[in-house]
Amino acid sequence: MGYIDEVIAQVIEKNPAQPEFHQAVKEVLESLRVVVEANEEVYKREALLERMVQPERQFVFRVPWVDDQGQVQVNTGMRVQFNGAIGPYKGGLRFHPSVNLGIIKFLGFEQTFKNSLTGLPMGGGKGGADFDPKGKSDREIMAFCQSFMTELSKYIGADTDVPAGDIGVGAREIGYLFGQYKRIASKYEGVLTGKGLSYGGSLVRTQATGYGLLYLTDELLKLNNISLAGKTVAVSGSGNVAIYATEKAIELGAKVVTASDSKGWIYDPEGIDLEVLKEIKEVKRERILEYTKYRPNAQYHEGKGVWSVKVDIALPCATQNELHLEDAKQLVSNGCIAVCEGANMPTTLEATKYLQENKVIFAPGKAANAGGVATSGLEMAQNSGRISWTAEEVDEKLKNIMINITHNISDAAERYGAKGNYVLGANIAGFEKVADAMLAQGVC
Ligand code: NDP
Ligand code: 2IT
Repeated sequence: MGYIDEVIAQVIEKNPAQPEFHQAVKEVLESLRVVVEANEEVYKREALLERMVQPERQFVFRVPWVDDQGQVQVNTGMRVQFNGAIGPYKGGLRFHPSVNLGIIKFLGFEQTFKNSLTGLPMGGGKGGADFDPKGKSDREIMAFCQSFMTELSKYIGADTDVPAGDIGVGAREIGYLFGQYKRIASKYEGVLTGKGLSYGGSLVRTQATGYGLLYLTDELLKLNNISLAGKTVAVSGSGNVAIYATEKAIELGAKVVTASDSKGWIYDPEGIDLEVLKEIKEVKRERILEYTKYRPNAQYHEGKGVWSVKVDIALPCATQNELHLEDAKQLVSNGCIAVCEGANMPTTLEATKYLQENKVIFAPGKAANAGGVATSGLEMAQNSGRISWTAEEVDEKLKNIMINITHNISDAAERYGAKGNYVLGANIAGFEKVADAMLAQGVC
């Protein structure tokens, strides 16, 4: 058994019942074969891969809170500080009933390479809780966030570990979390990103993941001599990433025809009405079903189905493993030319392989959705400097970062004889900097 296979086997053995973590490790390590084989002696002696697949530390804690009926509820909170070789741990918090340690570890592992790709000094971390924000009152959300932060505050800090949002954690939650941190730590510091503009947030952070996804998609298409303008696009999800991906796709001249949530999906052949989508999801926090009330020509379907629509480009922006082999086959038979991941690991390993074999341009999440954390890095820089940049300045920096990532992943793929394999390119480009820093810092 080669070194990589040994490490994968160990990860599976030592982390039972964490399939998403196994999947993320396999995806990364298998595409690093060329690099690892060229440096096998050093990497093995230094146990580089064994260290890379093990979080530096992880915290799991009780989160008790009182609901509106006076009933005490208990959730499980966690924070995984995965890799701090190139900067303070950085990564989002996810509040969703499906959260468990395996999910947070997969996200923290991915985050390490994603953050490296941004070119900014940020290590990898992730956290969250199995709390379901759906249907909760504002007071309940605040009570939960305050209890969660009471524990989390012991482990984080502006130069230590800087959380942000992810599924179920947006501006409202970040506000409550920040307020509680400030009370406990007696410090006004940039300990979270995605903050409101009145208390240290950065312009464009809300839009950044979706916008960044489109900047990368546009540049990747250009590298392949294809224009984004005039293309039809399927977007899944209707949260932060999906909404601003839709906004930028429209701005760049494409037509987005789908949106979804965990209950169902809509097809609007005339193109998604962005204002309606924002009203339903950002203001009223309703189900996507409501869309047809505003747009009677749109169709609503229960369950999954976004990938059955005939489109040129697919942008999965909801959650992990939402695009399966059958979906990939459907997209290919409908003539889809590109799949770029707004979500983290939305495409299964089998589906990714099928898309690549069928010459679909495929951009993995760690590159394609890096605009969110990159702009978090810009928020940290503004907080440290006690300054704020204009929207144009932040957007310009974000765009440059995404264009650089596009070229870096493309060049890395080419360098290793795998032109057009952006999975391999992203993993290698992300890995190289982290590996170099870890080796330089000795055994730690
Ligand atoms: P939001 O909570 O704003 O939106 C999530 C969307 O995905 C909602 O439409 C939600 O539907 C849907 N969804 C979530 N879980 C499931 C599920 N299990 N099955 C079906 N649909 C689901 O989250 P974000 O938009 O912030 O995050 C979306 C993805 O992007 C995640 O993978 C996240 O990790 C990734 N990401 C986010 C970044 C950010 O800056 N926010 C940065 C980089 C990546 P419903 O409301 O019905 O649950
Ligand atoms: O997955 C991600 O990159 C995020 N949820 C954003 C993390 C961040 O720190 O901005």
